[in-house]
Amino acid sequence: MVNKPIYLAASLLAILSVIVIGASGNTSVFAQSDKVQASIVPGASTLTDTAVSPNPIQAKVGQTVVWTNDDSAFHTVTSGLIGAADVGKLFDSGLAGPTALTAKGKTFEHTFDAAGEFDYHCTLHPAMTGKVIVT
Ligand SMILES: [Cu+2]
Repeated sequence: MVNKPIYLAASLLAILSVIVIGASGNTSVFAQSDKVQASIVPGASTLTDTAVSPNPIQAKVGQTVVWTNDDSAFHTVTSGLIGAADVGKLFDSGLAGPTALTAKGKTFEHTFDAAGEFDYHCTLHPAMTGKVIVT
C-alpha cells in the first residue's frame, strides 16, 4: 500500500523521460534535414563545367542536394563520368518518370550518405559535367 505512490511516480518519470528523449531526437533529425541547392543554369546545353551552379557542390554527409532545372531544355543529373562502369549507379534523374528533369522548374534530389567526391554529367549533353564534394 505504501509503495503504490512510489510506483506511480516512477511510472510518470519513465513516461516523461521517453517524451524528453523523443523531443531531443526530433531536434537532431531537423538539424540533418537541410538541403543544398544547385541550379542547372539557362543555356546549360552549350556549357561544360559551368552548366550547374555551384560547381563543385559542397555538402555534408547526410545532406540532400537538390538540382533545379532552370533551363528550358531537358537535362539529366547522372552519377559518374561518361564511359565509367558505374554510370548512373549512385543517382540518376533519368529520361522518364517523376524525377526526370524534362522542363524548367523540375527538381531532382539525392541524399549523400558517405563522404567523397562524386562526378556527374548530363546524358543528353555529355559535355555538361559537375562534381559533388561530400565531407
Ligand atoms: Cu543536359
